[in-house]
Amino acid sequence: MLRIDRIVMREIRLALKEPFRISSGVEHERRILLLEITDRDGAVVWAECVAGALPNYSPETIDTAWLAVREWLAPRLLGASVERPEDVHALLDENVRGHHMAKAALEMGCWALDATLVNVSLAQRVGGTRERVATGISLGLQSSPEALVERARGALAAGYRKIKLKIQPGRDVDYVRAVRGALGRDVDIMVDANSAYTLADADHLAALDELGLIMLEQPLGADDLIRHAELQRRLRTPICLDESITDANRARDMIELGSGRIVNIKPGRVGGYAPSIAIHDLCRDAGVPVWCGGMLESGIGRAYNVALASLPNFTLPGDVSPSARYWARDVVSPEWTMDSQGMVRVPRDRAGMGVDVDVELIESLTVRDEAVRARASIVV
Ligand code: OSB
Ligand code: MG
Repeated sequence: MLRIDRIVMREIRLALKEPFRISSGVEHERRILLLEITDRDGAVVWAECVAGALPNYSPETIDTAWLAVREWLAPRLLGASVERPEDVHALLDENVRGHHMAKAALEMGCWALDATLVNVSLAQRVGGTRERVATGISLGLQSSPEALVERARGALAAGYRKIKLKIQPGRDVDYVRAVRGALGRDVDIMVDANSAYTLADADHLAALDELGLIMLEQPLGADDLIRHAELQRRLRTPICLDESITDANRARDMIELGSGRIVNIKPGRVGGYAPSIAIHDLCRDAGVPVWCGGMLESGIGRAYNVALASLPNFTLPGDVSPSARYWARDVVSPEWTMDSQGMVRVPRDRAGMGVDVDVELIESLTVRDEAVRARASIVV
Protein backbone atom coordinates (compact mmCIF):
# COMPACT_ATOMS: atom_id res chain seq x y z
CA MET A 1 0.00 0.00 0.00
CA LEU A 2 1.33 3.43 -1.00
CA ARG A 3 0.62 6.28 1.39
CA ILE A 4 2.43 9.45 0.38
CA ASP A 5 2.81 12.07 3.06
CA ARG A 6 4.96 14.74 1.49
CA ILE A 7 6.28 15.71 -1.94
CA VAL A 8 9.07 18.24 -2.25
CA MET A 9 9.67 19.77 -5.67
CA ARG A 10 13.12 21.11 -6.39
CA GLU A 11 14.55 22.77 -9.44
CA ILE A 12 18.23 22.12 -9.97
CA ARG A 13 20.45 23.48 -12.73
CA LEU A 14 22.98 21.12 -14.28
CA ALA A 15 25.41 22.42 -16.88
CA LEU A 16 25.86 20.14 -19.90
CA LYS A 17 29.49 19.42 -20.81
CA GLU A 18 28.67 20.64 -24.29
CA PRO A 19 25.55 22.26 -25.73
CA PHE A 20 22.98 19.82 -27.14
CA ARG A 21 21.34 21.11 -30.32
CA ILE A 22 18.31 19.57 -32.02
CA SER A 23 16.27 20.92 -34.92
CA SER A 24 13.95 22.87 -32.61
CA GLY A 25 16.42 24.38 -30.14
CA VAL A 26 19.59 24.16 -28.09
CA GLU A 27 20.27 23.42 -24.42
CA HIS A 28 23.39 24.56 -22.59
CA GLU A 29 22.17 23.70 -19.16
CA ARG A 30 19.33 21.49 -17.97
CA ARG A 31 16.76 22.93 -15.61
CA ILE A 32 15.60 19.77 -13.89
CA LEU A 33 12.57 19.24 -11.67
CA LEU A 34 13.27 16.62 -9.03
CA LEU A 35 10.69 15.19 -6.67
CA GLU A 36 11.52 13.95 -3.21
CA ILE A 37 8.63 11.71 -2.17
CA THR A 38 8.21 10.64 1.45
CA ASP A 39 5.68 8.09 2.66
CA ARG A 40 3.90 7.96 6.00
CA ASP A 41 6.58 5.71 7.49
CA GLY A 42 9.41 7.98 6.41
CA ALA A 43 10.61 6.03 3.35
CA VAL A 44 12.05 8.44 0.76
CA VAL A 45 12.41 8.12 -3.00
CA TRP A 46 13.56 10.57 -5.65
CA ALA A 47 12.10 11.00 -9.12
CA GLU A 48 12.81 13.27 -12.07
CA CYS A 49 10.49 15.16 -14.38
CA VAL A 50 11.98 15.26 -17.90
CA ALA A 51 10.19 18.40 -19.12
CA GLY A 52 12.57 20.92 -20.68
CA ALA A 53 12.93 24.63 -20.19
CA LEU A 54 11.06 25.41 -23.43
CA PRO A 55 8.04 23.80 -25.12
CA ASN A 56 10.02 22.86 -28.26
CA TYR A 57 9.90 19.07 -27.83
CA SER A 58 6.50 18.78 -26.16
CA PRO A 59 4.00 21.36 -24.89
CA GLU A 60 5.19 20.76 -21.32
CA THR A 61 7.97 22.70 -19.64
CA ILE A 62 9.47 22.53 -16.18
CA ASP A 63 7.22 25.44 -15.22
CA THR A 64 3.99 23.85 -16.43
CA ALA A 65 5.01 20.62 -14.70
CA TRP A 66 5.67 22.49 -11.47
CA LEU A 67 2.18 23.96 -11.64
CA ALA A 68 0.56 20.64 -12.55
CA VAL A 69 2.28 18.75 -9.75
CA ARG A 70 1.43 21.38 -7.17
CA GLU A 71 -2.15 22.13 -8.19
CA TRP A 72 -3.64 18.93 -9.54
CA LEU A 73 -1.40 15.87 -9.35
CA ALA A 74 0.40 15.81 -6.01
CA PRO A 75 -2.83 16.56 -4.09
CA ARG A 76 -4.41 13.44 -5.68
CA LEU A 77 -1.65 11.20 -4.43
CA LEU A 78 -1.32 12.86 -1.06
CA GLY A 79 -4.97 12.30 -0.38
CA ALA A 80 -5.04 8.68 -1.43
CA SER A 81 -4.09 5.20 -0.29
CA VAL A 82 -3.13 3.40 -3.47
CA GLU A 83 -2.86 -0.35 -3.46
CA ARG A 84 -0.30 -0.74 -6.25
CA PRO A 85 1.87 1.50 -8.43
CA GLU A 86 0.10 -0.06 -11.42
CA ASP A 87 -2.95 1.99 -10.37
CA VAL A 88 -1.28 5.38 -10.01
CA HIS A 89 -1.38 6.40 -13.67
CA ALA A 90 -5.15 5.96 -13.86
CA LEU A 91 -5.56 7.96 -10.65
CA LEU A 92 -3.49 10.86 -12.02
CA ASP A 93 -5.00 10.68 -15.50
CA GLU A 94 -8.65 10.95 -14.52
CA ASN A 95 -9.99 14.29 -15.78
CA VAL A 96 -6.50 15.76 -16.10
CA ARG A 97 -5.54 15.92 -19.77
CA GLY A 98 -1.95 15.99 -20.87
CA HIS A 99 0.86 16.88 -18.45
CA HIS A 100 2.37 13.46 -19.12
CA MET A 101 5.83 14.37 -17.87
CA ALA A 102 4.47 15.74 -14.62
CA LYS A 103 2.33 12.62 -14.15
CA ALA A 104 5.24 10.35 -15.03
CA ALA A 105 7.56 11.79 -12.40
CA LEU A 106 5.03 11.07 -9.66
CA GLU A 107 3.96 7.74 -11.06
CA MET A 108 7.48 6.41 -11.48
CA GLY A 109 8.36 7.60 -8.02
CA CYS A 110 5.53 5.41 -6.74
CA TRP A 111 7.00 2.38 -8.53
CA ALA A 112 10.38 3.07 -6.92
CA LEU A 113 8.74 3.52 -3.53
CA ASP A 114 6.91 0.23 -3.92
CA ALA A 115 10.11 -1.52 -5.02
CA THR A 116 11.84 -0.14 -1.93
CA LEU A 117 9.03 -1.25 0.37
CA VAL A 118 8.95 -4.81 -1.00
CA ASN A 119 12.75 -4.88 -1.13
CA VAL A 120 13.31 -5.57 -4.81
CA SER A 121 15.14 -3.62 -7.49
CA LEU A 122 13.16 -1.17 -9.59
CA ALA A 123 14.09 -3.22 -12.67
CA GLN A 124 12.64 -6.35 -11.10
CA ARG A 125 9.53 -4.48 -9.98
CA VAL A 126 8.71 -3.34 -13.53
CA GLY A 127 9.35 -6.78 -15.02
CA GLY A 128 12.85 -6.21 -16.36
CA THR A 129 14.88 -9.30 -17.15
CA ARG A 130 18.20 -8.02 -18.50
CA GLU A 131 21.38 -7.81 -16.41
CA ARG A 132 22.86 -5.17 -18.73
CA VAL A 133 21.34 -2.85 -21.31
CA ALA A 134 22.86 -1.86 -24.65
CA THR A 135 23.64 1.81 -25.01
CA GLY A 136 23.53 4.23 -27.89
CA ILE A 137 24.57 7.87 -28.10
CA SER A 138 22.54 10.77 -29.43
CA LEU A 139 24.80 13.34 -31.10
CA GLY A 140 23.44 16.87 -31.39
CA LEU A 141 23.53 18.96 -34.57
CA GLN A 142 27.06 20.05 -35.46
CA SER A 143 28.34 22.97 -37.49
CA SER A 144 29.99 20.82 -40.18
CA PRO A 145 30.10 17.22 -41.41
CA GLU A 146 33.73 17.06 -40.21
CA ALA A 147 32.76 18.02 -36.65
CA LEU A 148 30.02 15.38 -36.69
CA VAL A 149 32.39 12.72 -38.06
CA GLU A 150 34.85 13.47 -35.28
CA ARG A 151 32.19 12.95 -32.62
CA ALA A 152 30.84 9.83 -34.27
CA ARG A 153 34.35 8.33 -34.40
CA GLY A 154 34.78 9.06 -30.72
CA ALA A 155 31.46 7.42 -29.91
CA LEU A 156 32.34 4.30 -31.86
CA ALA A 157 35.72 4.07 -30.12
CA ALA A 158 34.00 4.42 -26.73
CA GLY A 159 31.91 1.33 -27.49
CA TYR A 160 28.45 2.76 -28.17
CA ARG A 161 26.29 0.21 -29.95
CA LYS A 162 24.13 2.68 -31.85
CA ILE A 163 24.97 6.16 -33.08
CA LYS A 164 22.09 8.59 -33.51
CA LEU A 165 22.66 11.78 -35.46
CA LYS A 166 20.32 14.74 -35.13
CA ILE A 167 19.35 16.14 -38.51
CA GLN A 168 17.45 19.11 -39.89
CA PRO A 169 17.02 20.55 -43.40
CA GLY A 170 20.47 21.70 -44.57
CA ARG A 171 22.28 19.41 -42.14
CA ASP A 172 21.14 15.99 -43.23
CA VAL A 173 22.11 13.79 -46.19
CA ASP A 174 25.64 15.18 -46.63
CA TYR A 175 26.33 14.96 -42.91
CA VAL A 176 25.04 11.41 -42.65
CA ARG A 177 26.91 10.31 -45.77
CA ALA A 178 30.15 11.66 -44.28
CA VAL A 179 29.60 9.68 -41.08
CA ARG A 180 28.69 6.51 -42.96
CA GLY A 181 31.81 6.90 -45.09
CA ALA A 182 34.02 7.36 -42.05
CA LEU A 183 32.58 4.57 -39.90
CA GLY A 184 31.94 1.92 -42.56
CA ARG A 185 28.88 -0.18 -43.37
CA ASP A 186 28.73 -2.26 -40.20
CA VAL A 187 27.95 0.40 -37.62
CA ASP A 188 24.34 0.92 -36.53
CA ILE A 189 23.58 4.52 -37.42
CA MET A 190 20.21 6.27 -37.20
CA VAL A 191 18.97 9.83 -37.51
CA ASP A 192 16.45 11.91 -35.55
CA ALA A 193 14.74 14.95 -37.10
CA ASN A 194 12.52 16.02 -34.20
CA SER A 195 9.70 16.91 -36.63
CA ALA A 196 11.81 19.19 -38.84
CA TYR A 197 10.38 17.98 -42.19
CA THR A 198 7.13 17.88 -44.12
CA LEU A 199 5.83 15.40 -46.65
CA ALA A 200 7.12 17.74 -49.37
CA ASP A 201 10.62 16.60 -48.31
CA ALA A 202 9.88 12.93 -49.08
CA ASP A 203 12.11 12.73 -52.17
CA HIS A 204 14.94 14.41 -50.33
CA LEU A 205 14.59 12.06 -47.35
CA ALA A 206 14.58 9.09 -49.74
CA ALA A 207 18.25 9.88 -50.39
CA LEU A 208 18.87 8.51 -46.87
CA ASP A 209 17.76 5.05 -48.06
CA GLU A 210 21.13 4.29 -49.64
CA LEU A 211 22.98 5.05 -46.39
CA GLY A 212 21.80 1.92 -44.59
CA LEU A 213 20.30 3.61 -41.55
CA ILE A 214 18.63 1.42 -38.98
CA MET A 215 15.87 4.02 -38.64
CA LEU A 216 14.71 7.59 -39.21
CA GLU A 217 13.19 9.00 -36.02
CA GLN A 218 10.25 11.42 -36.07
CA PRO A 219 10.70 13.16 -39.43
CA LEU A 220 7.24 14.81 -39.39
CA GLY A 221 4.96 16.52 -36.90
CA ALA A 222 3.86 14.90 -33.67
CA ASP A 223 0.21 14.79 -34.83
CA ASP A 224 1.04 13.56 -38.32
CA LEU A 225 0.41 9.80 -38.15
CA ILE A 226 -1.33 9.83 -41.53
CA ARG A 227 1.51 11.66 -43.27
CA HIS A 228 4.11 9.47 -41.55
CA ALA A 229 2.30 6.49 -43.09
CA GLU A 230 2.52 8.11 -46.52
CA LEU A 231 6.21 8.86 -45.99
CA GLN A 232 6.91 5.32 -44.77
CA ARG A 233 5.39 3.97 -47.99
CA ARG A 234 7.94 6.04 -49.92
CA LEU A 235 11.03 5.04 -47.86
CA ARG A 236 12.89 1.80 -47.32
CA THR A 237 14.41 3.12 -44.08
CA PRO A 238 12.16 2.20 -41.13
CA ILE A 239 10.52 5.17 -39.44
CA CYS A 240 10.68 5.24 -35.64
CA LEU A 241 8.23 7.47 -33.81
CA ASP A 242 9.10 9.45 -30.69
CA GLU A 243 7.01 12.64 -30.22
CA SER A 244 3.96 11.06 -31.91
CA ILE A 245 3.60 8.20 -29.43
CA THR A 246 1.98 9.82 -26.42
CA ASP A 247 0.04 6.77 -25.24
CA ALA A 248 -0.72 3.13 -26.06
CA ASN A 249 -3.50 4.02 -28.50
CA ARG A 250 -1.12 6.14 -30.52
CA ALA A 251 1.25 3.14 -30.75
CA ARG A 252 -1.69 0.99 -31.90
CA ASP A 253 -2.58 3.63 -34.52
CA MET A 254 1.02 3.74 -35.74
CA ILE A 255 1.01 -0.01 -36.27
CA GLU A 256 -2.41 -0.08 -37.96
CA LEU A 257 -1.72 2.86 -40.24
CA GLY A 258 1.87 1.84 -41.02
CA SER A 259 3.17 5.21 -39.78
CA GLY A 260 6.35 3.60 -38.46
CA ARG A 261 7.98 0.27 -37.68
CA ILE A 262 9.83 1.02 -34.44
CA VAL A 263 8.87 2.89 -31.24
CA ASN A 264 11.08 5.04 -29.04
CA ILE A 265 9.58 4.74 -25.54
CA LYS A 266 10.29 7.60 -23.16
CA PRO A 267 8.36 7.03 -19.95
CA GLY A 268 8.08 10.78 -19.35
CA ARG A 269 6.43 11.38 -22.72
CA VAL A 270 3.73 8.76 -22.19
CA GLY A 271 2.88 9.51 -18.55
CA GLY A 272 4.92 6.91 -16.69
CA TYR A 273 5.74 3.25 -16.39
CA ALA A 274 2.23 1.80 -16.70
CA PRO A 275 1.69 3.30 -20.18
CA SER A 276 5.30 2.45 -21.10
CA ILE A 277 4.76 -1.19 -20.19
CA ALA A 278 1.45 -1.21 -22.10
CA ILE A 279 3.23 0.12 -25.21
CA HIS A 280 6.09 -2.35 -24.71
CA ASP A 281 3.63 -5.26 -24.50
CA LEU A 282 1.50 -4.29 -27.48
CA CYS A 283 4.59 -3.69 -29.63
CA ARG A 284 5.98 -7.07 -28.55
CA ASP A 285 2.73 -8.75 -29.59
CA ALA A 286 2.83 -6.96 -32.96
CA GLY A 287 6.50 -7.77 -33.59
CA VAL A 288 7.52 -4.09 -33.34
CA PRO A 289 10.90 -3.44 -31.68
CA VAL A 290 11.15 -0.71 -29.05
CA TRP A 291 14.03 1.12 -27.43
CA CYS A 292 14.33 3.52 -24.53
CA GLY A 293 14.77 7.17 -25.46
CA GLY A 294 16.44 9.80 -23.31
CA MET A 295 15.79 13.40 -22.31
CA LEU A 296 19.25 14.34 -21.05
CA GLU A 297 18.29 13.04 -17.62
CA SER A 298 20.36 13.37 -14.48
CA GLY A 299 21.41 10.12 -12.83
CA ILE A 300 18.01 9.94 -11.14
CA GLY A 301 15.94 9.90 -14.33
CA ARG A 302 18.56 7.63 -15.87
CA ALA A 303 17.94 5.02 -13.15
CA TYR A 304 14.30 4.84 -14.25
CA ASN A 305 15.26 4.54 -17.92
CA VAL A 306 17.80 1.79 -17.25
CA ALA A 307 15.23 -0.20 -15.26
CA LEU A 308 12.65 0.16 -18.07
CA ALA A 309 15.19 -0.72 -20.77
CA SER A 310 15.77 -4.06 -19.03
CA LEU A 311 12.34 -5.31 -20.21
CA PRO A 312 12.58 -8.03 -22.89
CA ASN A 313 11.20 -6.20 -25.96
CA PHE A 314 13.72 -3.35 -25.58
CA THR A 315 15.75 -5.06 -28.28
CA LEU A 316 17.54 -1.99 -29.68
CA PRO A 317 20.16 0.09 -27.81
CA GLY A 318 18.64 2.95 -25.81
CA ASP A 319 19.68 6.59 -25.44
CA VAL A 320 20.96 5.74 -21.96
CA SER A 321 24.49 7.08 -22.12
CA PRO A 322 26.71 7.12 -19.03
CA SER A 323 26.72 10.13 -16.68
CA ALA A 324 30.07 11.41 -17.97
CA ARG A 325 28.64 11.95 -21.46
CA TYR A 326 26.52 14.78 -20.05
CA TRP A 327 27.81 16.08 -16.72
CA ALA A 328 31.02 17.02 -14.97
CA ARG A 329 29.47 15.49 -11.88
CA ASP A 330 26.19 13.59 -11.62
CA VAL A 331 23.78 13.75 -8.67
CA VAL A 332 23.95 10.01 -7.94
CA SER A 333 26.56 7.66 -6.66
CA PRO A 334 27.87 5.55 -8.17
CA GLU A 335 27.55 7.48 -11.43
CA TRP A 336 26.20 5.58 -14.43
CA THR A 337 29.01 4.03 -16.43
CA MET A 338 29.26 2.05 -19.65
CA ASP A 339 31.72 -0.75 -20.37
CA SER A 340 33.83 -0.98 -23.54
CA GLN A 341 31.11 -3.21 -25.05
CA GLY A 342 28.64 -0.31 -24.76
CA MET A 343 26.66 -1.96 -21.97
CA VAL A 344 25.28 -0.36 -18.79
CA ARG A 345 24.79 -2.66 -15.82
CA VAL A 346 21.29 -2.86 -14.38
CA PRO A 347 21.53 -2.59 -10.58
CA ARG A 348 19.38 -5.61 -9.79
CA ASP A 349 21.18 -6.36 -6.54
CA ARG A 350 19.81 -3.35 -4.63
CA ALA A 351 16.29 -2.48 -3.57
CA GLY A 352 14.70 0.48 -5.37
CA MET A 353 16.42 2.76 -7.86
CA GLY A 354 19.84 1.17 -7.36
CA VAL A 355 21.97 4.27 -6.89
CA ASP A 356 22.36 6.69 -3.98
CA VAL A 357 21.20 10.26 -4.37
CA ASP A 358 23.77 12.92 -3.48
CA VAL A 359 21.41 15.10 -1.44
CA GLU A 360 24.15 17.54 -0.45
CA LEU A 361 25.05 18.18 -4.09
CA ILE A 362 21.37 18.56 -4.96
CA GLU A 363 20.97 21.09 -2.13
CA SER A 364 23.82 23.11 -3.57
CA LEU A 365 22.32 23.03 -7.08
CA THR A 366 18.78 23.89 -5.98
CA VAL A 367 17.41 27.22 -7.21
CA ARG A 368 13.88 26.83 -5.81
CA ASP A 369 11.92 24.31 -3.82
CA GLU A 370 8.40 23.86 -2.58
CA ALA A 371 6.77 21.23 -0.39
CA VAL A 372 3.28 19.90 -1.06
CA ARG A 373 1.41 18.17 1.74
CA ALA A 374 -2.02 16.62 1.99
CA ARG A 375 -4.78 19.24 1.79
CA ALA A 376 -8.23 18.00 2.68
CA SER A 377 -10.04 20.50 0.48
CA ILE A 378 -8.68 19.51 -2.92
CA VAL A 379 -11.23 17.86 -5.17
CA VAL A 380 -10.47 17.65 -8.88
O1 OSB B 1 14.32 13.49 -29.59
O2 OSB B 1 15.24 11.96 -28.49
C1 OSB B 1 15.01 13.16 -28.64
C2 OSB B 1 16.91 15.17 -26.01
C3 OSB B 1 15.99 16.16 -25.75
C4 OSB B 1 14.82 16.19 -26.44
C5 OSB B 1 14.55 15.22 -27.40
C6 OSB B 1 15.45 14.20 -27.66
C7 OSB B 1 16.66 14.20 -26.98
C8 OSB B 1 17.72 13.22 -27.20
C9 OSB B 1 18.68 13.00 -26.06
O3 OSB B 1 17.92 12.68 -28.26
C10 OSB B 1 19.07 11.60 -25.83
C11 OSB B 1 19.81 11.47 -24.52
O4 OSB B 1 19.22 11.68 -23.44
O5 OSB B 1 21.00 11.16 -24.57
MG1 MG C 1 13.71 11.79 -30.65
